[in-house]
Amino acid sequence: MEFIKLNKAYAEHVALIELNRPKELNALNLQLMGELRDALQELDKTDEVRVIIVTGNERAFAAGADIKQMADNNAIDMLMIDQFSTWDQIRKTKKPVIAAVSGFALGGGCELAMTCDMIIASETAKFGQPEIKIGVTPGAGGTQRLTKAIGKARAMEMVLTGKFISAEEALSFGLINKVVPVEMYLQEALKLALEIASMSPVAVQLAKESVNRSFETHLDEGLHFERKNFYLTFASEDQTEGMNAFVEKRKANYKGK
Ligand code: DAK
Repeated sequence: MEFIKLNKAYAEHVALIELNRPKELNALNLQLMGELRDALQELDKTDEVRVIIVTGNERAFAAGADIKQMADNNAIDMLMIDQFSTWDQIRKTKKPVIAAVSGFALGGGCELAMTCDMIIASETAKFGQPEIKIGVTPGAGGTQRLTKAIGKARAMEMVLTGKFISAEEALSFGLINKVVPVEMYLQEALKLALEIASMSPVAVQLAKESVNRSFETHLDEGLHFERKNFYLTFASEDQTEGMNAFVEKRKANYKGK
């Protein structure tokens, strides 16, 4: 892996993926996205890993897709490269993914953070969809996920002007989970990851799937889907363990079975 660093055992049951093109502010070229997809797919299959953190560095989470790589493409080049299949595979990661964001999260970088399940940001984080300034529109979910997260008026302003919002604004708009001082953002993401990793991996996976379904369906269908997953948790040993532990006033020891 050239453009990401993967640590499968960053902490107990927690893996860390670092985007690693610092000179280019982690611009998301095709190779980086392919490596990210491969790492997430591998972690999804690694039993020991229950939660994944994706991060950049203090200056940039990612400043967008690699403009230099895309600049000379025409529409057919873009179609044949089919980046969407890579992004779709990333979106389908079953385990929870937390984005730990500092500095720039722009264009594809903001879309990547929004593709993750939760976002912990440093005070220096800046979120934006500046594609309009280079003559294109967001292409990896920005118009959809941003609008669902922060509402039409704010999303429209960001997408049509390309202006950035601060971490504090992103928090107040409901885009992210928490803002902390820059020296703590990774630590804070780890704290959240460890809390989730202590739950039943079976229930966590099903719950993630059910929450995501709310973006894709109407309420009736979403509720139906949620019910099926709820019943399914009763087929797990973790459900018995979790409920027995509560009754016996002890900490549950989940096995992911
Ligand atoms: N691509 C390529 N290189 C980039 C880059 C990017 N997005 N962002 C920064 N860099 C490079 C700069 O060119 C510079 O390289 P050198 O000139 O040193 O060789 C280096 O990183 C440092 O950047 P700056 O010198 O510009 O640093 P500043 O602090 O002055 O400015 C900045 C930081 C983030 C404000 C500025 O770099 C900037 O405006 N960057 C571009 C931001 C942007 O427009 N992002 C949106 C890109 S379009 C799709 C999926 C996703 C997408 C599309 C399709 N499919 C699935 C089909 C996404 C599209 C986008 O993200």
